[in-house]
Amino acid sequence: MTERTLVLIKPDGVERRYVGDILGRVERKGLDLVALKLLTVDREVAEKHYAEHAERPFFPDLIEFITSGPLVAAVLEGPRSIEAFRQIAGGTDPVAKATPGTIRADLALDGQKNLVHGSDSPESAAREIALWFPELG
Ligand code: RTP
Ligand code: MG
Repeated sequence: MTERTLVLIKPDGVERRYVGDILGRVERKGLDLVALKLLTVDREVAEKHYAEHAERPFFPDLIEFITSGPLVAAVLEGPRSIEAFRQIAGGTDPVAKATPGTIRADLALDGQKNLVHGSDSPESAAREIALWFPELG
């Protein structure tokens, strides 16, 4: 079943010039690009995006990081695209959790500056796509 997912290449990914590498992996996996933009996100959208983590101790730092510079937001489409993107992203902690060959394991070290975000469920994907791409609605 074809579905959509919201992907971010976080500010560390843009700063480290991995946009092409990461989008290349998405294309080689076979996922379709539906929408793509570069922007610096404001605090309000960032806090809504990560609302599920609002009570976590790392939340203020996470918002600081995600608003710190330009990022790439994209909507991907394909069969099981939500799980497929999270598979190529790797686990949250690039060293302890991500499998070799994934974006995070190959290119990151830091548990916060882990290069990418991908929606984790159909409900999150719908909410996040509406938040980042209201023009698609
Ligand atoms: P994401 O939401 O960004 O796709 O990452 P995820 O599902 O793999 O991980 P999640 O638990 O949702 O955490 C969201 C992001 O918060 C940062 N984080 N920092 N300092 C910490 O302990 C910590 N834990 C998480 C990471 O940037 C993580 O991707
Ligand atoms: Mg998450």
